[in-house]
This record gives sequence, C-alpha cells and structure tokens, in this order.
Amino acid sequence: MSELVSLTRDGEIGVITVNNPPVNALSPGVPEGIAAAIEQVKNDDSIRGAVMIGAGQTFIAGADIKEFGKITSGQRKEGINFLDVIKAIEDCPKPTVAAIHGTAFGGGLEVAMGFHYRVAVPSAQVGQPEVKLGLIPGAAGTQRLPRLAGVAKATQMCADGNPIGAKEAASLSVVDRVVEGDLLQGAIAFLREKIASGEKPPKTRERNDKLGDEATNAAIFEAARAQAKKTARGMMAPLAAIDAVEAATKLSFDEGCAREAELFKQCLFSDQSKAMIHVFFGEREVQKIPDVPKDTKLIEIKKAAVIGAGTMGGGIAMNYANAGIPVIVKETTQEALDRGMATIRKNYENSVKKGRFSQEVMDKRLALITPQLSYDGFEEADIITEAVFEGMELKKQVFGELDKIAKPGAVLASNTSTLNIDEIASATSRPEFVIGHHYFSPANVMRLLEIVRGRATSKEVIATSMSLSKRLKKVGALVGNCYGFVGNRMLHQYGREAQFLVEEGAAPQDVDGALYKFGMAMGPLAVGDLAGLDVGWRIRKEHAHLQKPGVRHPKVADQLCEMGRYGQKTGAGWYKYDENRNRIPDPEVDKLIEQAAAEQGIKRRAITEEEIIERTQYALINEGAKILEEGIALRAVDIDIIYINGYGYPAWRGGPMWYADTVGLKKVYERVKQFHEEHGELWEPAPLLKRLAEEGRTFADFDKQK
Ligand code: 3H9
Repeated sequence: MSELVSLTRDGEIGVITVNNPPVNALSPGVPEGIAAAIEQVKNDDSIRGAVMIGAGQTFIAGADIKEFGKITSGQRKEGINFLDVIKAIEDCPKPTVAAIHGTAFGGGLEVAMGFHYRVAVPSAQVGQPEVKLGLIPGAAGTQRLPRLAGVAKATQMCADGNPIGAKEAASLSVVDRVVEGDLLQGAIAFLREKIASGEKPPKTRERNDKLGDEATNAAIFEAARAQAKKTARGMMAPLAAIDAVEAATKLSFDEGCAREAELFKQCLFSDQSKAMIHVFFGEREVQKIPDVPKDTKLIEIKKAAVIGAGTMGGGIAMNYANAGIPVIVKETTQEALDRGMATIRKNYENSVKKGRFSQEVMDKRLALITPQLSYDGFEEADIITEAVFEGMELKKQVFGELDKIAKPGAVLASNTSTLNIDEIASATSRPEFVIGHHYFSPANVMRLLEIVRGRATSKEVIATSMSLSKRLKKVGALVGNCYGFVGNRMLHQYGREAQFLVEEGAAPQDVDGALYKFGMAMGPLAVGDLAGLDVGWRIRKEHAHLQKPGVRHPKVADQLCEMGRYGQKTGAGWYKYDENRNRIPDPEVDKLIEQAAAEQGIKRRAITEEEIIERTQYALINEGAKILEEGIALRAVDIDIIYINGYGYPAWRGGPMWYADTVGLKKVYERVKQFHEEHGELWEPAPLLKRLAEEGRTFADFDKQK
C-alpha cells in the first residue's frame, strides 16, 4: 500500500481510504494501493468484508487527467490500465462496498462498479464524463454501466457525459442504497447486513440481465448516434462511446473490454482529445491571476442591482436570481420595464416547460427580482451592473449618478462590450471600484464573463468578480482594457474577413457554411443577423473618426442597416427569414454585394473553403497574438477559453490559439505574410506570431514559459 491508500479497521470490517487530494484522482500509486488493500482484505482471516471511501471532499473523480498528456507525448511509456485492479476488487471473495460522496466520475465510477455494492450520500453524483475530454470510458465503464443501469441509460451517460444524482443512480441500481447521515457508518452497516444475509457477492461483469435484445438496442443506438451528431457535432468521442456500449451488448465481457480499449486509444491519440484536455485545464487556469493572490479579501455580495432591463440587463438579473442573490432591475420607462420583466418571465416559463426546474424554483427566482423605475434601494447593493446602450456619453452619465448613490465599497460594473473602462471610471470619484463585466448574449445562458480590469481597478474588486463569476456559474476571464477587449477585438478582424470574402466572391452562405463545417456554432454573418446588425452599425458610427483613411473596410453591413435590414428581428439582414426564422439566401443581397464589389474595383472570383477558413481563423489568431503580446490577455489559453465559452468556438478544436498550434505556427505565419502582401496593412503580422514561428515554438510553449 502507499500513503495514498490506507487500510484501517472497524471491528471485522476493513476500511480502505483513498487520500489523494484534491479530488482523489487515480494517479500512479492509487490503483496499486487499492489493489494491495484488497489483497490484504482477502488474506486477513479476521476481516470479513471491506468498505472503500474517499478522504476529503469526494470519492474518486476519475483517472489523473495529467497522465494522458504524458502518454500521448511519449513521456510515459506504458498506457493506463485499471482493468486488472477492478477485476481483482470484483473477484475478492469477501463482500466489498464503495461508499460514495462528492463525485464518482470516470475511472472513479468504473472502480466503484467493480465493488460488489455501492452506497452514496444524497448529494453524490456519478457519471462517465470522459467525452467532455474527447475520450471514452477506458476502464470497462462502457461494459459495466449497461449491466447495472441498462443499455439506454448507459448509452446516454457515456455519450453525453452528464452525471446523475444519487437518487436517480439508486433507481437505476447503479447505487444500492442512499445513505442519510454519516456515510462511512452507513456503508459499514449496509455491509454488515450483507454479510449477515450470506448473499454471494455479486460481480457486475457477470450480470447480463439488463443487456436487452438486439432490436431494442439497435433503436437505442441509432437514436443516440443521431442525437450525438446534432448536439456534439464534429466530435468523435460520443460516437466511439456508443460503439463501445454497443460492443457490451454483442460481445463477451472481455471482448467488449478489448473493443473499448481500442476505441479509447483512438480517442486518446486524437487531436480532439488533446484539445479538450487543454480546455479542461484552461478553464481552471484562467481563474489564476498572477498578481492577485488567492487569499485576496473579497467584497461580500449579498444584494445586487442592474441598470437596464433590455436583453442584456434582463439576462444579467436572471443570473443573480438564479444564484439566489436578490437583485433590483431599473429601467427608465414603465413600458421598457414591463417588456423586460415579460421576457424574464417567458425565459423562466420555457425552462419549467423543458423540465429544467420546477414552478416553485421559478417563483422563488422571480421573487428575487425587483423591477423599478427609481434608484431606491441602490444604496444597499453590494454590486451594481450597468447594462444600458453602448455609448460612452450615456455610460458616463450613469456612472456619475451611481457614484452619488452607491454605498462606499460597492462594486460598480459596466457591461460594456467595447468601450474604455478607464474613461467610464473617470465619471466617478472611485475608479478602483469600477470594472467591466462583459456578458454574452443571451446573458443567462452563455458561460463567458469577460472581466475587464481598468488602470485603477483594485485587486479586491478583481478577486470578487472572479469569485462571483463562479457563483453565477460562469467562466470568468480577466482581460485588459482596450477597444473590444479580447473577444470583440478579435471578432472584429474575423467579421471583417468574412465580409471581405463576400465582397471578393463568396456568397454569405458559403462563408457561413464553411465555418459551420469547421465547427463554429454558427457562421459570422448568421450570427450578425441573430444579434442584430444595428448593434455593430451604431458602434461603427461612434468610432467612425478612428477609421484610417485609405484602409479598406467592409461596405455591405452598413448598407443593409441603411435599408432597415437589421437581421432576424426585422425579418431580413444578410439573409431573408421566413416565419419560422429559417435562413433563406436573398438575391437582393447578392446584388448589393456585387455592386459594392464593383464600386471598389474588386474582381469577384471563386473562393475555396480552405481560403474561407484561413482568412477568418488566421485573422483571429494574428490579432490574438497581438493581444497576447500587449498583455491584454494573460495567457493564450485565456483567449481559447473566451472563444469557446463566448463565441461558439468548437471546444474540440481547443480554441483559436490552440488551433493555431495544431496547424503549426510556421504555416500560419507564412499565410499571414502572404495575406499581408495581398491585402495590405490590416494583415500586419503580429511580432509574437513571427517570433514563435521562427523559433519553432507554440502558443502553449509561450504560456508555459511565462
Ligand atoms: C477517466 O477517468 C478515464 C477513465 O475512463 C480511465 C481510463 C483508463 N485529474 O474542477 P476543480 C484538479 S478521465 C487531475 O477546480 P471542483 C483540477 O485541475 C477523467 N486533476 O474543483 C484542479 O486543479 P488546480 C474523468 C484533476 O470542486 C483541482 O483538481 N473525470 C482531476 O470545482 C480542483 O478541481 C473527470 O473528467 C482529474 N481527474 O470540481 C472529472 N479533476 O487546483 C474531472 C480535477 O491545480 N473533474 N482535477 O487548478 C471535475 O469534473 C471536477 O474537477 C470535479 C471537482 C467535479 C471533480
């Protein structure tokens, strides 16, 4: 045994404790320790059975994810094999119980399923989340889970990766008993009952009664594949997971395990898995701010207020209510307030209809939102978020008013998506309390919160914002202050190239289609129509004075707006929309595009999908490299996390900077140089991109060496 796993006694019961903080991952030493403990239980005549429990906050949260990178990079020679350990647990002649609290995820659940019985506290969760890392269960999870939960549920759990709670696990026989009160004592009591009953310890791998019949299973797998192709478009792991569960229904247990191992290996060595593991660690890395220590004092957020009940303001208020924080929403007219509250109510009603939560939960959340026209109660708010129209004068006016009303020490956040946070802060006497909280539409759904640090923003306000983002179930990413910050500054380049490509010869549906195929949730022109083309138009007009003369800029979007074509909300934009909001290519737009091209002397030509991807992606990457070098983003991975959580970038590509690494920075830089020659100064190569390319390095290296 090792320090990571101990065996103690409670009378005639052996208690195996796994102690590998923070999440008891199956790092080297843990499986070996469990095997040794089981061996001792087997050989010690005074022990009649064993319970295994996790020390600290959880049972086993899975394999140690850090080990996968070591295997694929060749640093670790042998693969990971837990199968023999799990079989040894299952073959133990004395009954064994896994006592689960926190999470039994991935390899954790696979180990637990090797035990003869499982008990869990009500708050415990069990699941096979491997697909979220681009993997499939690799320690017989796809073989044992269907034997406990049945084929349909196991297929779903392995393919979508979502966990289930203890109660549901018990109803599916994944867990044998839900234990109220002390888990260890409950598990020991359960084990003693089993010992007294004389029941032969059941082996999961021998339980074939839930493996179903061929016809029913075929329908389950077909439906699951169709679902995976829709909800996990472009991803190979969910389909591989379904194949592996299917193998459980068609092959012997050992043959099924061999098939699972084969599929696991394919996934492990794929670019997709490497990308998704990068994203997993990235989401945790972004929470770390080098100059803001972990123990920075936080401002307690008990009450919130939001200015503006429009699309953004309403969504932001819902975030607070969802987190149980009372929130005031202020508007300037009763009509706007009523409209905003009606939208909030409708959103909640839809969630209840879809079964996401109960009517009671909805009522509670709605009751936490106080709509009003005045600033009454703002003096008690610990945080006030401004979500008015994107215009500097208006924002400064609002912050001037807030400065007079807000209590000392309150966080004053602006939901600006582009504007200078220092200038907004200058309207107050307390710039250290001013920060950007840039939410993404719909604000109650999108996970990203771009947190914009002003010159004077205090560390307490930054730490509070980062911690708040977790409470609001968001991924908070700290960025520096510049026009458009990280996300929109890059988006500007991406959108620009999409529009140039259209002027140069691609149809809007060609550009959107190629990027959708690449994996983006939606193409950029379709996104423009969805978000409202007038938003960008208003911003462009406000910044018209910054436009350099002689530099090309896209023409068509402005012309669409001048024609009143704002996108979906007006029934037309880059596309026409039918009553069901289906996109339809519009010959009128084609004409407009041809005209714009002619006016600029552009000879339209056939444009390949490859060029569409390169022009749009490399525009993102080149700007990303500039942002990185300027320190606007702390790390390349921060940019990736921002793009995945705020801009519909496919997680399986790892984000734009990771994607650049997979293409190879040398190739990206060469193309950027060519585009620079062909298209001029907008393609000025980022010095960092040039340097890394010439040194044969990657953005991931750059992060490591920071
Ligand atoms: C697998 O099991 C494959 C098998 O089929 C077998 C194949 C042969 N490994 O998230 P947190 C770190 S695949 C290594 O902030 P929370 C994490 O990086 C695995 N490290 O806490 C962080 O480190 P740091 C299947 C891990 O309370 C710290 O722990 N399992 C692992 O919000 C705290 O994490 C999964 O996919 C790990 N497995 O959430 C589960 N897990 O402090 C992945 C966490 O340095 N994990 N860390 O930044 C989770 O979902 C969440 O971490 C969990 C806790 C819900 C457990």
